Amino acid sequence: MATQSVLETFVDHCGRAPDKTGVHFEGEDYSYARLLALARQAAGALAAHGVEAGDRVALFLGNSVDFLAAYLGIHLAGGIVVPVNTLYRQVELRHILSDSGAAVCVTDAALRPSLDALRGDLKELRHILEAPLLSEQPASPLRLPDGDEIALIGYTSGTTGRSKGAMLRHRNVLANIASVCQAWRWTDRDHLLLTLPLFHVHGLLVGFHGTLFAGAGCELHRAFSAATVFDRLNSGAFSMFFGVPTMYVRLLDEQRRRNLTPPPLRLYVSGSAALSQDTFAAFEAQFGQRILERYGMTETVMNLTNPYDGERRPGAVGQPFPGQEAHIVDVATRAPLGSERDGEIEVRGGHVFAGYWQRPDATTEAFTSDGWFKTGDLGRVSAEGYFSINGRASELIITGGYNVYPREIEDVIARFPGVREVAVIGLPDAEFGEQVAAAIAADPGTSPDEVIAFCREQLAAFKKPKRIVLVDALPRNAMQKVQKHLVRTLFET
Ligand code: MLC
Ligand code: AMP
Repeated sequence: MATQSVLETFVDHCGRAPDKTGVHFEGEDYSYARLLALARQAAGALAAHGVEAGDRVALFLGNSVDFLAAYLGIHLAGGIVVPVNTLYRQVELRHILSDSGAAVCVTDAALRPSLDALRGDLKELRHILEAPLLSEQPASPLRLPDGDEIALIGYTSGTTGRSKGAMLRHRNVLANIASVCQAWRWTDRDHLLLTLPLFHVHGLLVGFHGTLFAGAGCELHRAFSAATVFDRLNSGAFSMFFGVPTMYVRLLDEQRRRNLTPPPLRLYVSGSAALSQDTFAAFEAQFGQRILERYGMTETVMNLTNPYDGERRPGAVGQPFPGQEAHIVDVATRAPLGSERDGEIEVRGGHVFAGYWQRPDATTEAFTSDGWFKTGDLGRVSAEGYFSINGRASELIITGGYNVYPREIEDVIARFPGVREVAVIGLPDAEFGEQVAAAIAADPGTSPDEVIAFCREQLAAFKKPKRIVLVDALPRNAMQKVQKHLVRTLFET
């Protein structure tokens, strides 16, 4: 029978090369066999706490071997992983945990208090487990998931301000990573420097899954630090590095400060946000390497990639991965368009998710009748078949590779005493690509700093406005709709 999950390829590698180092973390090597043993212990602990097939298990944990063991353990126990960004605060946590109906949340002692504070609101949450304790349980028997089972629910920004859970099946993530490994020539000889957060698809379903699928190795860091990453790149120990554009901007600064060029890597990849042509060119000049830019999203993992062997075009995101399809359609008529015409990108293939968790309306809305997924990203395709992205159908802001939906911030700011109305937009930012900015009409004496502090309390820190302008009233059209293009001009002084 065909392979059903990435877990199955991982277990196969454990049989063939049990002693090979899969993960290096904080000075310690974890062999494939040891990772599997930790995962089986985690599965045993979850089963002992009543986790059964189909149960949602939230993972609210920073990058660590505990995270990896819990992630694999949830799958071995038949559960569905709900990864949660560790920067999330009350508003986001309450929504994700209650919407997913998570029965168990795996966390650690440092993050636990934010969850304890919400306990009363989360009726379905039976247990909060601290990750290191999971390894104290006897191992579970080995049960591998079927390809049709849901592997994870990734929460992604929703147009109403409430994020939606994208359900990815085991076979979706397996199909995608097989295509990614083929396109990028990822083999068991590769060693990846992995500093992306594991709670989003870039770090988890590309970085970690690719390592397991290829039978390769990675060095996992708790977080990205330009100085540390530069040192590690300089050690010559790696063949690959994946980052969001902000990481490349910071590595370029680091290179200028040190005036030293690390030895070449087989592959540098950028994604999750647009890589500017300036950053691409500066990296080629300063590091002597052409970054491979690719495009993905939570619902589909990886969609488009610049070629490994052919020309890597600055400002373009390349072509569909092997076995996947993409085209541009007219936004109004949904008719496919030829090259050099602007429209919306649609994608189709085995990598595309199964739909939004308990949102049949949103799922129907997201697909065409012949199975294309409407990405909401606007772009065009060149005569040579290179796609490029030039906008978004929605107001989504992407800052440092994290998504921020204006409505969510507007809802929080609107609750601040004295605020009459508010509009949130994204402004260009040299380091983060875009920055969150808010125009607020409020009673005299309203303090922007207090509004920012209020946002920080309720939401992840990267969502707080970096700029606030106080106005008498927001620009509205005759229908009383806020005109966001005019809000933009309020920041031009
Ligand atoms: C941190 N800050 C941010 C921010 N990250 N502000 C805006 N956008 C961000 N992304 C804030 C902090 O709260 C802090 O403010 C100040 O900026 C400086 O923080 P820092 O310590 O310099 O930030 P750091 O921790 O170094 O984080 C920067 C980063 C991180 C780029 C390393 O944001 C990151 O890991 N981004 C990766 C996101 C990612 O993996 N996305 C993939 C999604 S999957 P203050 O006031 O608190 O001091 C996806 C699909 C696909 O999109 O295609 O891959
Ligand atoms: P997420 O919802 O976090 O999965 O974010 C997915 C979104 O990130 C996509 O819909 C795109 O808008 C954006 N994105 C990902 N990769 C790129 C890229 N290379 N260039 C521009 N935007 C990107």
